[in-house]
Amino acid sequence: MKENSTFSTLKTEDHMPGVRVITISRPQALNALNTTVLSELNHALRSAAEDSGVRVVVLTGEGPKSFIAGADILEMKDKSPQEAMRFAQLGHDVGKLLELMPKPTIAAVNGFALGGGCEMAMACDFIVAAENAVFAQPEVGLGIIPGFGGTLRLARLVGIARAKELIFSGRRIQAGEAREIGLVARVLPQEGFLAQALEIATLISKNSAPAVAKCKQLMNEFSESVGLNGKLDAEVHAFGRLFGSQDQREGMGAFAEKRKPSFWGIAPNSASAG
Ligand code: DAK
Repeated sequence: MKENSTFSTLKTEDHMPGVRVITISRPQALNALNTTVLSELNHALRSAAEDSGVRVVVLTGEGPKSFIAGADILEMKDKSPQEAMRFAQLGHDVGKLLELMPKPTIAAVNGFALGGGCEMAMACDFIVAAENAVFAQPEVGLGIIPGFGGTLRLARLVGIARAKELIFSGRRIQAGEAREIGLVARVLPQEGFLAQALEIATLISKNSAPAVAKCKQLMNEFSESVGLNGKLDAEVHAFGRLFGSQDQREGMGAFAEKRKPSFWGIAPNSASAG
C-alpha cells in the first residue's frame, strides 16, 4: 500500500494492483463537502484518470460514522444565487469525472450518505454499502433541492416514483432498503468493510482495462448518463435560484442554530411555475 496524498481534506492510497482509494477526510464535519473538498476531489480524480497505473478508483469517507453528510451547510448558507451556482457547478464537475472517466469508480459507503453525499455515491459506477450505511436526499427540509445530480440520478437508479417519494419526503433509508430498491449493489458487514470493498475493486482491476472501459462507456450510453449534461445544467440553475429565498435562509439557518426550521414559502399554484 502506497500513500501519496498532498491534499488537506483528502487522503489517497494505492493498493496493488492498480486500485486507488480516495478518502474524504473531514471527520469533524462528518466529511461534508465544502469548496476545498470539491476542488481537491477534482484534482485527485483527474490525476487518477490520467495515471496509467490506476485501473479502479474507490471513493470513501474517513471514520465509521459518515461517508459524506452532504454539502457543507455552514459554508453554503449565506451564498448568493451566483455563488450557489458556482458551487453547484464544482459539484457537477466532480460527479461527471466519477461517472465518465474511463475507469470504474466505486463508492464505498460507510455511515451517512446524505444530500450531496448520496449524490456523489450515485455518480460512481456502483455503490457498496456497509451495514450501517444511511441514505437520504434531505434538501427540501433545508429549503433547497438536490443540486449535484440527485433529481436525475436517483430516478434513473430506483425509478421515478420511488425517487419522488424519497426526495419529496427527505426520508432516510438503511442499507438493506437501499439495496432492495436498486440504489446499492452490495451490502457488506461493517467489520472489515473497506477491505471487502477493496476485494471487489481488486477483482475488477485484474480484468482487461480496455474491455472494462468499453463496458462502462456503452452501459453509460445505454442508460443515457452521457446525455445528462443539459439536464444537469437545469438543476444547477434551479438550485442557484433558490438561494436567497426565505425558506433557504430559514432551512440552513435552523441547521446552524441546531433547531427545527419553520417554512413559510408559498406553494407554486400553476403547472408552469418554476
Ligand atoms: N454541513 C456542515 N456541517 C455538518 C454537516 C453538513 N452537511 N453535517 C454534519 N455537520 C457537522 C455538524 O454541524 C457538527 O459540527 P459541530 O457542531 O460538532 O461543530 C458535526 O458535523 C457532527 O454533526 P452532529 O453533531 O449533527 O452529529 P449527529 O450524529 O447528531 O447527526 C447527522 C449526524 C448527519 C444526522 C446531522 O449532522 C445532519 O443532519 N447533518 C446534515 C445532513 C444534511 O442535511 N445533509 C444535506 C446537506 S444539503 C448543489 C450542491 C449540493 C447540494 C445541493 C445543490 N448544487 C451545487 C446545486 C447538496 C445539498 C446538501 O447536501
